[in-house]
Amino acid sequence: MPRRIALVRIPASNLADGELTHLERLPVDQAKADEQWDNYCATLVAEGWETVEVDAAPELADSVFVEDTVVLFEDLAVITSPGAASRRGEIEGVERSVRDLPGLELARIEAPGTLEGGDVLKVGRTVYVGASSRTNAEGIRQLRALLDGRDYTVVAVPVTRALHLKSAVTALPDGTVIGHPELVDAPSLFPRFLPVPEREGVAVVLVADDTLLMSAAAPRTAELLSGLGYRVLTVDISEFEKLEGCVTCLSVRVR
Ligand code: CIR
Repeated sequence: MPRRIALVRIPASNLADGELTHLERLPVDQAKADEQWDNYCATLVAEGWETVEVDAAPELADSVFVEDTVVLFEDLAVITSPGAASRRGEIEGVERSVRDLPGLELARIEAPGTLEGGDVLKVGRTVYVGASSRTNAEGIRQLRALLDGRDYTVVAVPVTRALHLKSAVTALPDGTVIGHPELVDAPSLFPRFLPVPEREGVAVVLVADDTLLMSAAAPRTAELLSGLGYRVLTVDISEFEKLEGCVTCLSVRVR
């Protein structure tokens, strides 16, 4: 049985001060965020995932969005180089946790390269990387070099309408890329693209081959995906959505 570990990081005490790029700041209810995070983790556990907590970083407001700090390509863990200066301190704790996981080779994106995990979408052997306000050309170049010889094709795609590539699109188990048209710069770059009706509906975590985890804020998208035959689980992540987070960025799945 392949391992199914989800790296997670408890919300910081100053979560409400997290970075905002496309949204206006709204009051964040810290207690509610903690409860939503507990429920997110419990949902993964109920689906057979073991959660491994990265050491808490109470002063790093965005540290709960652990996906941005490390990207897995089978046995290769790439520690990223966040484009947001306020997020660079997150790397250290994440690297420690990743080192403790057996069987992983570690690599790093180095300055002046920047890359955040939210910009990396794997679809089969294709790795789409968002050229966004957080991920620069040098970061993409370094990732391509790290994956050289590993049978991946790295495709850079523009991201100007959302924070990260995965704030605009994610992929279904069959490789169909789903996204909200208003957020996607160039849907035609994806061989199969399915528009979804809600912004909060673009992010799905593949919990199992037939099971998707998504935000409770996108009921019409949930219905659309159920209609395609998927089992759809929903979680309320409203407090993280106020900070431009989504279901994918709250964990890193290590398979
Ligand atoms: C940030 O701006 O960095 C955080 N407030 C949100 C990060 C969300 N991460 C993601 O979508 N992968």
